[in-house]
Amino acid sequence: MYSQGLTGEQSELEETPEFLAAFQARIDREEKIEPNDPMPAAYRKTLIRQIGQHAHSEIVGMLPEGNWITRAPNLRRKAALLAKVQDEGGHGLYLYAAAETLGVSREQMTEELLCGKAKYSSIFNYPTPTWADIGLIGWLVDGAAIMNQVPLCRCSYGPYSRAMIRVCKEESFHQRQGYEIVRTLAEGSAEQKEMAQDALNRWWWPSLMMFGPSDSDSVNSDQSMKWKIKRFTNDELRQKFVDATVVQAEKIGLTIPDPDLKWNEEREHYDFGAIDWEEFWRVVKGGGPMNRDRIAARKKAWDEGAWVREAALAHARKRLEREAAAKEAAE
Ligand code: BYC
Repeated sequence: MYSQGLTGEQSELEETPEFLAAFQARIDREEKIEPNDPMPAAYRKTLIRQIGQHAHSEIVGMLPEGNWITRAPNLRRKAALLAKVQDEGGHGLYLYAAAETLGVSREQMTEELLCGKAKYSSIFNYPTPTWADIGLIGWLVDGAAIMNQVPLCRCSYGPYSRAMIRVCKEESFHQRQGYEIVRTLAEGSAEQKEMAQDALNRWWWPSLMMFGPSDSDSVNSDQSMKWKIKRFTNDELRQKFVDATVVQAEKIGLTIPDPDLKWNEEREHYDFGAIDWEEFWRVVKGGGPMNRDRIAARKKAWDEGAWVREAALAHARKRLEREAAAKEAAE
């Protein structure tokens, strides 16, 4: 979608108060910032961090579901799951390409993921032991992703906001296919219903953690909101997700595993119980049940793909040499 040749990192840019004020004024006028526009180094850095993390999440996110492609219960389920996992791969690629327009290479981003410097979403560090987990990922994880990503379609950085439009359309199909899997199980035999409830019990709290730390601990939110990278805070999006999901659970007769969940007439929102932030930070820092496996799988894929990258570069080099020789011969 974008090539690195488009990027315009300006190392010489002097960030005077006038420049910073003019940049903020563009943001406030809802103008999109494009790759070759002058931008503060911190704006560029924030976007590289967030888009990079987002891209890694899409690619690592293929692993828990990919685990079930060969074992999906029938052809229709297999075809839908295969398409969904491929979509996630596509999202990762658009996002790496969007990050590349900011002057970072995909190699750099991947190396940072593999050495533990770059994060990816905590949610993908949980296992998928049953078929119901695949339904739950679609329903809750893609549901949470939509809540977070629809506002990103209005992000101030043009390439990121445009990538998000297509991503959101696909996520919405993913959410519905997941909900349909869970609904089918919930309406099936007692064992099937129990399997769906068990998966909901395991995925509910990690899904709420996807939105990030509470606003009081979110170090990046204030500045990202001013730059209109983020349009809602972590807690605002988490609340929207809870409000939307409770009714969906009720409709299929499943119980959200939170005894403190209650409609609050005054606030016109659901109150919900305390999130275990210790678990969140433990998982983010590498101590979740599947962190090691996820990074090992990414490292294996990156190492095994080295020859493809080398072959593509060698081909590009040879083509350039051939073109240069042909041009010289013609002169
Ligand atoms: N997991 O200051 P905060 C998908 C980090 S993929 C891990 O609030 P920010 C899908 C955060 O990075 C969905 N780390 O940060 C794919 C920061 O650390 P650094 C992925 C987390 O950036 C396949 C620190 O905590 N979606 O949909 O303002 C199958 C403090 O946080 C998490 C995106 O990536 C977490 N959950 O806000 C199915 C969306 N939360 O970087 C589905 C784009 C926070 O300062 N990203 N951290 O070292 C965002 O919207 C924002 O980056 C976040 C965090 C809301 C996630």
